[in-house]
Amino acid sequence: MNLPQDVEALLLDSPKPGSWVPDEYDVSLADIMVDWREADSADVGILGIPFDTAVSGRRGCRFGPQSVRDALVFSDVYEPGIDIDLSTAFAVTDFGNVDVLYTDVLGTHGRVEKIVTEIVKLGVTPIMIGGDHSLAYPDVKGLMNNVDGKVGVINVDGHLDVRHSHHGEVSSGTPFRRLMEDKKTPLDPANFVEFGIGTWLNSRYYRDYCRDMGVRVISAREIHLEGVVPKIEEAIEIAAKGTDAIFLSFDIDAIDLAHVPGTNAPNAGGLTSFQALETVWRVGQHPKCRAMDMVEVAPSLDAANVSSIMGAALVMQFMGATKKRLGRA
Ligand SMILES: [Mn+2]
Repeated sequence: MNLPQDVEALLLDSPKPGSWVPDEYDVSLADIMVDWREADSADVGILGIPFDTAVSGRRGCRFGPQSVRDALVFSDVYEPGIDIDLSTAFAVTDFGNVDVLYTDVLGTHGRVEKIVTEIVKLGVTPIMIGGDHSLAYPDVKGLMNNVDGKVGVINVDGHLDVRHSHHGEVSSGTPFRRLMEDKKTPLDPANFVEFGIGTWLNSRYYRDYCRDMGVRVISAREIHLEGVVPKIEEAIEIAAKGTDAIFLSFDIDAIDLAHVPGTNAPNAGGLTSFQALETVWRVGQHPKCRAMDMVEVAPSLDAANVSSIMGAALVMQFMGATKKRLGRA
């Protein structure tokens, strides 16, 4: 595949994940993933964004892309529960990492938007591995730049991420307010869902902002008490209504701290690892779902690598769902 030269210049190679093959019949993602320059085409492509400068609390998710890639080593490309095999009739590529500007949030966002725009233009479904959640803004923009109509967004997150850009400062807590209040191509709040919002992590002020804007906020408690499947179906219906595409943004801190300790702001009472996987499986196979980001895995805060392994599983699940969406499963 080819990208414009000025975009290629913004991409850094990342080490190819190793292949862990305890058995000749096991196939790991590393066995089927091809560097983007060597691929004729691809159905999905991962893009690492090693950037956490916009985190106000505990940093470390700039090392997420590398730790999630390392965790992908242990992923087999077959999942018996959903009976999806990524090793047939499906092409996976790796775009490497964005050459980020560590002291420049908006400069980095500009680079990310440019790259994601071109990847979507190639017809590839991108999976951005963060990095902090400020990146959802350029990630979503990259999809919007390729779509004539509206784009719906499902944000799976412990946090609302609709803070004011305090003193004009953009942070990992501001992406969805920025998207909704964008002057050129605003995200319609009627097509935006906050999914899995956590327990003692969000202020009433921002909850009221969402309500006043008409954003559907689905708390983790509501999901636990009423069931994850009907809540996913409701979220999809909102994101799909009158839109041409859906973006799935997945902040790993939507998942309970027992499953995901390795993140800036762990979440007590969050989603289980299964609920998270099922959410990705169902959203990802919707005909309009065209891109995903998975953010906020911070390996230096982790225990036994489980948060990176969880992040890798979400990436694999989205690939499986994409294969199903494309009618190859
Ligand atoms: Mn977030």
